[in-house]
Amino acid sequence: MAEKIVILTGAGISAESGLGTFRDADGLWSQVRIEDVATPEAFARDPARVHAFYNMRRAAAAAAAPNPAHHALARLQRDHPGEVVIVTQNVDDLHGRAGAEVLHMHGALARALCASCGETWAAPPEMAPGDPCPACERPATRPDVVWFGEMPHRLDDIADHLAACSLFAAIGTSGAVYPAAGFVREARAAGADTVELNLGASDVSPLFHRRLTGPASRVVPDWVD
Ligand code: BV8
Repeated sequence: MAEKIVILTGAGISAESGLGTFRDADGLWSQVRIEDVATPEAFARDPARVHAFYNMRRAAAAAAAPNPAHHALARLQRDHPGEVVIVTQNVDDLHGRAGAEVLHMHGALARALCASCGETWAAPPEMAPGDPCPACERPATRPDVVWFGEMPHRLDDIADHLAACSLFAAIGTSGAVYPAAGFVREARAAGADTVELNLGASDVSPLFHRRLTGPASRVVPDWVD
């Protein structure tokens, strides 16, 4: 039977590319509060502050480079055409820049969204409140990311992949955010083998059959090769 491998990645896979994680000791959520920068209410209250947060992260992502973990997943996908689905919670573009096809369930820093007409386009390096939408020209542009309380992208497709997978791997994610943190349960219900690759333990580690512990730039290439 052709393998179907579903891989979920989180901020930990980009940590060694120099991008901050969220919940590690020096993580982003220790510097700013989710309620101030990553909810629709925060954007309505202070769009300039939210844009500044994402402008900073967009610049950091542009200055970062994929690390051996990103390249190993792209290699795995290339060597097993049609059998490897990569779903990322990350909004950086490092998987894509490593050559992987990836499903951005929480959106992408590199994209802008019009909250009025739904148009999306390549985001400029700096976004500001009132930037006009290139399609409807209304001043309703925002980062094309999924904030807390908003529906993640492609959940039906992801559910279909999980229901058909024989192997599920979670890489560099704390298992703190749903619905992504629940994917391991869906994979197990489908009878899949499950493996967690992480620097340490996550909130959902007990749900995995196997765990490979260490930095992604080492354990992911070892696992792939
Ligand atoms: C929603 C985009 C309605 C923006 C993000 C149950 C069901 C459904 C929803 C909920 C639920 N319970 C609670 C909720 C609400 C909420 C939620 O989960 N809250 C949490 C805080 C309790 N969820 C939502 O609001 C979601 N939407 O619910 O819609 C709905 C209802 C039902 C069903 C479906 C939908 C929307 C969530 C998306 C929010 N947007 N990001 C942005 O990036 O600014 S989430 C944010 O957290 C990032 O995307 C991030 O990726 C994600 C998860 O964090 P991680 O990636 O895991 O990063 P973290 O820092 O936490 O962990 C890093 C890990 O890496 C650690 O384990 C560490 O050990 C490891 N690591 C570090 N270094 C390395 C390493 N590993 C390897 N190598 C290293 N070198």
